[in-house]
Amino acid sequence: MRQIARYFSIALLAFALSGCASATRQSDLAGAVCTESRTLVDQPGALIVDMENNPALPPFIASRVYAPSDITAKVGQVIVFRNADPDEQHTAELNSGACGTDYLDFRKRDTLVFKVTGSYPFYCLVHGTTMAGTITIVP
Ligand SMILES: [Cu+2]
Repeated sequence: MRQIARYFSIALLAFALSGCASATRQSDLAGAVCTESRTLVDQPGALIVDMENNPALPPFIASRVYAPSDITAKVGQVIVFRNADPDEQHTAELNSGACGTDYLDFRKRDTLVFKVTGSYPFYCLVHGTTMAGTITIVP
């Protein structure tokens, strides 16, 4: 019986890990905290966040920014991430890994929607912690 329990937990772990490698960056398979969807990019009332090369900073990796980087949205409100940088791909990935956008080329968009209030630090998978921000979800 104990052997069956061990086998089951290994299978469960393998299933959880396989979620991290999904093509859409959606690692929260149940969507309990947040979900990623390209189909919501034109949703009325959406919040727009640009991913851009800040012209005020020297043209190296640290100049890639989210505008704004401190984002406040409501539960269920669509947050649209839009790549406004002609030079680089960008993503917005929760530090927790619960959800994240696809890798976005110039002018491409993707969305995140949250179901749970809280403070969610995020970063760009291409540029690491030099390109980061915080999403605050309110009721
Ligand atoms: Cu980036």
